[in-house]
Amino acid sequence: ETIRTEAGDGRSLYTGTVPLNTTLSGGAYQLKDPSRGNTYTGDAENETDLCFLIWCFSRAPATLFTDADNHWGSGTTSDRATVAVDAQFGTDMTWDFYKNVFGRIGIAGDGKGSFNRVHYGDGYANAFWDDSCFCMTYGDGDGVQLGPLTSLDVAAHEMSHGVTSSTANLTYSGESGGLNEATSDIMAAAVEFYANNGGDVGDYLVGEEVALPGLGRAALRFMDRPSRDGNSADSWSSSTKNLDVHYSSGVANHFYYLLSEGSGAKTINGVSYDSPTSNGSTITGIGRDAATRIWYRALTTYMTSSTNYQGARTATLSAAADLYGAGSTQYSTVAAAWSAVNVT
Ligand code: ASN
Ligand code: ZN
Repeated sequence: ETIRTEAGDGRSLYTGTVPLNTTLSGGAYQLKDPSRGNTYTGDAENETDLCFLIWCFSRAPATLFTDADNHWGSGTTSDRATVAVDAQFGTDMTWDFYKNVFGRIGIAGDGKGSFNRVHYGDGYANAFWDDSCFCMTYGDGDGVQLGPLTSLDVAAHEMSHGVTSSTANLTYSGESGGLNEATSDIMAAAVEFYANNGGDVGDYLVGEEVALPGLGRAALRFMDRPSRDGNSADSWSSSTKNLDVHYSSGVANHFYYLLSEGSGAKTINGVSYDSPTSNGSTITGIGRDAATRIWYRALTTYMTSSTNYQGARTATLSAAADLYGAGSTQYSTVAAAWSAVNVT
């Protein structure tokens, strides 16, 4: 039987109506995309132990979403398919970004699609990538601080953990853990700008769509000045390694913002930023595209599981030299942006 890719669409929770490629099987459409490695989205049915639902050789899949007319979701949480639309679209954009920008096909670079399970647990306020199932899991949030975790930047953040696992494999603790987390935030911002979609255009905020008033701030993390979240580091110190990895990531997130956009105040897509430097320098950014290419090359060519902040400086300088030359503005700005976050 030949599997055809069917063109459908979905009403998402966070990003308007989006195109979706699906599969027609036995008269029903499946939320499964043959054009992107058969990546699919299923319903975890509010369970956390999913094994019993079907079988349990390793980790049971969720129940694949199906639809009669290939128009998915309502755009509100009143139906279970809406957040599945967000999750599937997030996977689509992340797939397209890595493929079209870096020539990387799939999270592991082998053409294999991952899958998503949504509605995991009850009030679960997180999302995570799991290498062992090659899958993404999304909670619906607690409804007070966080809504469903299915925004595009969260999707791209989590799937980029899979990219890191299959490349530098940065150990998830200490400074390497901060670099692992920052890689996910950096790629999440890059995917959001790449998708440039409807109401969710690109920004240097992480999780602004999922943040509810009860969180008390506009986003989970802020790359222009990471300390805006009350916990993250703006620049490196000898105690950076002792921070939670979601806070030690601030040093590299800040580096990436400075490298892309430069220091000082700036408004991009209607969002205002004000990025300081720790050494009083003024940085002129080299643009997001070059900054992202430098980070990706450093991640996939020079970083290893034990790379620390000093090593990240060296790795990104090597990457900038490869891509733009050791005498380039890009190279000297990498050096200046690291110095501006006290990685000297
Ligand atoms: N959402 C968290 C993160 O990706 C969960 C985790 O895997 N640590 O950082
Ligand atoms: Zn993460």
